[in-house]
Amino acid sequence: MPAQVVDGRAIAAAIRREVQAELKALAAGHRPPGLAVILVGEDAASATYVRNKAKACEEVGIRSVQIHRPATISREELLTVLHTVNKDETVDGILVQLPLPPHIGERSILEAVDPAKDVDGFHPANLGGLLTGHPLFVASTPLGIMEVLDRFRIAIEGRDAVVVGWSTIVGKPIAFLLLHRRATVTVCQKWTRDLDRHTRMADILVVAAGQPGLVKGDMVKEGAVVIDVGINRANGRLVGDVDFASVSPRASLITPVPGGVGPLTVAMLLKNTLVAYKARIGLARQP
Ligand code: L34
Repeated sequence: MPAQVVDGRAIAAAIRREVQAELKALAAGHRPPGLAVILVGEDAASATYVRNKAKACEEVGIRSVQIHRPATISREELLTVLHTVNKDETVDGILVQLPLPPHIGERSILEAVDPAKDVDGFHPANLGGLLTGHPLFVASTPLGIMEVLDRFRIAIEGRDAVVVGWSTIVGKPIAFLLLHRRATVTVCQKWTRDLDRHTRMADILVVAAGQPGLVKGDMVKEGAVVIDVGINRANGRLVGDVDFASVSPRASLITPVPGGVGPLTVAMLLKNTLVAYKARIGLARQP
């Protein structure tokens, strides 16, 4: 039987409605939530993603502050921007869109974000929390993946999960989230020998390698749940890391590209911003 195809846009719309409803209920007597979105340079893909985030914020009632700086900005100047938003009482969440120009040094910038406003979950304090099982914030792409698994009631405990790609944005965090849900997790990367030997074991296969069409049908177990996190631009078209045509007849559930994990990344950012906001206005545990 061909796979059920996840409609990421529809799930994202449902999450937006949930966030919007919760914000409406909170609104009386409170300032609106604020999200600072910092974009450096003119990368076209980053501009698209940031625009999608701003639009989603506006739709649900989050005030988004767009801070756009040229690619020539120095590390010190960018750190000054961060100190300003860290101190700003009307800003609940901060995100620095990646990638940054190489001369800036991503790590120094991500470490300068106040962990309590780190809605991307990239600060070492939040990444460390992921290891112990108690992060304030988890990155929105892995959160979006868990949302798919849960909304489709995919059993995780005791199952074999294979993650292809070990980035700090997706691979590593999703591996830990799955571990905490008691999956047996294998993380593969560029140096893995015989990738297919591992992927064929997967009940749940998450592919975040940034390589178009890396996973083909014969690498996937019959009935597997396949999550495609790749977003590659090939000949003006968006394609994932999974070869949809050959994999979807074997999978039980599959996320498409576009319209799968991407829109969920944006929606989960709103959820994280709501969490940060509630903590700051005193409606939840202080971070
Ligand atoms: N700091 N940097 C930071 N946080 C993030 O969470 C991201 N990411 C990744 C890149 N850099 C980041 C994103 O926002 C990837 N990403 C992202 C966000 C949205 C979409 C894709 C990636 C998205 O909306 N994708 C649409 C298609 C958009 C298009 O037409 O290009 C989709 O349907 O997949």
